[in-house]
Amino acid sequence: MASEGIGARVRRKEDERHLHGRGRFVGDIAMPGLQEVSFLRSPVAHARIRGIAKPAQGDVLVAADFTGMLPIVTRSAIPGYKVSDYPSVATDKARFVGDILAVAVARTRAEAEDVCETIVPNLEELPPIVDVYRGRAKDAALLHEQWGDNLFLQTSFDSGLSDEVLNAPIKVTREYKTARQCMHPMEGKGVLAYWDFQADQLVIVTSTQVPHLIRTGVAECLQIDQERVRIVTPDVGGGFGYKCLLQPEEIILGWLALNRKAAFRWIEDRREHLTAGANAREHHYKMTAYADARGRLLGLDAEVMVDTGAYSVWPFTACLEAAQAGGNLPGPYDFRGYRCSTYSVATNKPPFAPYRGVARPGVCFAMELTIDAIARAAGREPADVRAENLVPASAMPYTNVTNKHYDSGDYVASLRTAQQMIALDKIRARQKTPEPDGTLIGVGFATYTEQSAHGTKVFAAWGLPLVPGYEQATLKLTPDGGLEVRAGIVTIGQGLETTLAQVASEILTIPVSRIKVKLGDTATTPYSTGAYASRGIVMAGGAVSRTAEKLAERIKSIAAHLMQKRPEEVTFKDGRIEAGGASLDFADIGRAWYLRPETLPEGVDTGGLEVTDGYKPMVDGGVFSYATHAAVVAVDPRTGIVKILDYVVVEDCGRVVNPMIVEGQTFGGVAQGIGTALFEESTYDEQGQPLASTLMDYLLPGPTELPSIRMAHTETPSPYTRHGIKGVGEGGAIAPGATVVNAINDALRGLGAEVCEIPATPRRVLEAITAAQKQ
Ligand code: MCN
Ligand code: SMO
Repeated sequence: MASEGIGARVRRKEDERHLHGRGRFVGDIAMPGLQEVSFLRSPVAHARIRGIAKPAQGDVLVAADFTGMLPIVTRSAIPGYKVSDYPSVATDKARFVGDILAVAVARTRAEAEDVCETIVPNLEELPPIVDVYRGRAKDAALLHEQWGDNLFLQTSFDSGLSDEVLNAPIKVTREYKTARQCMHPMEGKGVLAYWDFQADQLVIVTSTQVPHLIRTGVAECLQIDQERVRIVTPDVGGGFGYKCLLQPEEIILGWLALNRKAAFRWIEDRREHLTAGANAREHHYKMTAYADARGRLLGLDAEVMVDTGAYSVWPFTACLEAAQAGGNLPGPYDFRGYRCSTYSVATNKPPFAPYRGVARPGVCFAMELTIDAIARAAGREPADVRAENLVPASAMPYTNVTNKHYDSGDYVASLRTAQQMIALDKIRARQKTPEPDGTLIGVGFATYTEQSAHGTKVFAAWGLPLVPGYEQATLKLTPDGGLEVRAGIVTIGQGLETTLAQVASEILTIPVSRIKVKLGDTATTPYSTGAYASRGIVMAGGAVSRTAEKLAERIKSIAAHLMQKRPEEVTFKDGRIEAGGASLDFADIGRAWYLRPETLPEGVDTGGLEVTDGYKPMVDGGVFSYATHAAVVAVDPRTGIVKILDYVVVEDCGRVVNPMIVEGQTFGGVAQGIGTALFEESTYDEQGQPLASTLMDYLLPGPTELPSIRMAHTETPSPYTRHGIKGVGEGGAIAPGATVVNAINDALRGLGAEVCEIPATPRRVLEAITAAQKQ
């Protein structure tokens, strides 16, 4: 038994330095001779580059200067997928406002920015594509001329919809839209690259979720051997998907350090993030759902369009979002008739990237609003209709219509618990009397599954060979009885520095304070694909657990000798090693092995006290966490302003490693999701100019916009992972859009109004009310 093992509310190891302002981010690193980089970015959305005039003074590089630098080419094995060459510095064309046209280097960022202002680009403007409908039109201007259209990929899925389904008594047709968003990690992107003469290596210190992948990508684009590239992640101030990509800035800075053998840094500023950084979330749906008279879902016919921006991101491509959307749209529901076409449409906007929840916030919004619309058509309580459609616990494990294998869980119980916590009956009673302040009260629910820890075959099915589903870890018992854990995965704020130590402590009982966790440096950690897809604790935690068991065997064989016992008699308890009444310290083992090897006889395991091993779960399809969110809102029908009065989450991520961290993950995710629901929107004008270029226009929720969130955990261990753990990092962000808007539409029910687009801004709420009044 370990008091700090799995399930313990251990305080986060990393918080000590962060709370004292002693974290070390890319921007904190001092280095002699370090030069700062600034980029001249395209001021227009679509243009042919006629030439770029360098100023008489200043250190400026244009595309032609970057000899040997290949464009980012993101391949996919999916038939019909079109490759976009993404030059880090634009060559013939600029394809979005923010595309890099030239690079300025100076002693300070301010000087570099001044130099940028003196560069004169000669651009011939082309008609921009700024919306997906225009992008798909026959006569549309083309972003990538050789394609013949603007589609990265089109896919379809058809299980067949029988006549019986098509003639069902309830037929609900809707169009939904979710806004384009930026991801806003607290620390923006940052890259520092230098040449290490001693190691004869290009070192790139970068704020990334995926260091080992970045090494592969940089080496490919710079055409050098991977062992000559080292990627280091210092503290990473949030990633949320934004930092799981190979970014042009990483390649450019790498090129500078490689070719000039000096040190260069670029720190993204907020405006750059808002206008030039990768975007997310923009989905357009057309859906028709068929149900029986009681609201039992029989079939779904859907079209999903994703505005994927100008280029495919590496390695996930522009098409991951639509693939996930098509596969996940049926959500936690039990039905068999499903038809879905997806379109990944190229537009003159920044590239589209995965963002916390990847496609699922969009599909959850579309599906959960549809379930409520069905309930209204059936004249029934949405919570009941939802419960009757969810996959029942008795059907677990359950393979759904898109072949997703739901491993375990009780979705109905999760909904019913949320219903009790939010006091549905009381809200329904309250709704019978008008509110004194003239607001309308509504309650909404959303239930979802969170596929986590996807395996190799899932990524392969999405055409992504570079993204295998396993992780590795190295564990080393130090001579004084402490433990080092090294893994290539990254801690980005989600707490792996603590929870990986807890997993090791679960096996070895060494206290977390004696476990040093070192992550994400390609020079010192085994290969990893990184932290994304809520895979960290299942995969890297699994690797730490397996490796800890191997190390335990070695420790036991040495301990057995020292205690004159058999290895089978040796156990660990509270940081000590015991056998038949005798007891040793882990330091005794460290000393014996490293410092007094002459005391150990032949036959004691000579493999040493440093072990590397890997892990992948027993299934490739991922394991499914799930949750129900519920909210109560007050909508002011005069102003359209929505206030969230209450918010509850009932969450199940299998065995919980650290409940405090899981709660923090969920709270943070819900906060981001409420931004999606009510506030955040990257808007563009017809010319493709970003209109939300400061945080005055792009509204992030702050403490005053957020409700206090009440939360309950249930724990259904996965049968397929070590310790029964499932992932949770993205979950909180998936459901708030659906939950809040279902609550808004519940409030507006008496007016016959419905909001089908997020963010549900006051303007959209008022438009919905006006539209209903006109009918
Ligand atoms: N955890 C746990 N018990 C479980 C499941 C998870 O204690 N049963 C803990 C883990 O130990 C870990 C955290 O919860 O500390 C998240 O774990 P996991 O779900 O495995 O997610 P990853 O480690 O793979 O992290 C990535 C995930 C993703 S994909 C996004 S996006 C996201 C997220 O995590 N970005 C984040 N959470 C974030 N949190 C912060 N603060 N910053 C980000 O950028
Ligand atoms: S969007 Mo998370 O990095 O999968």
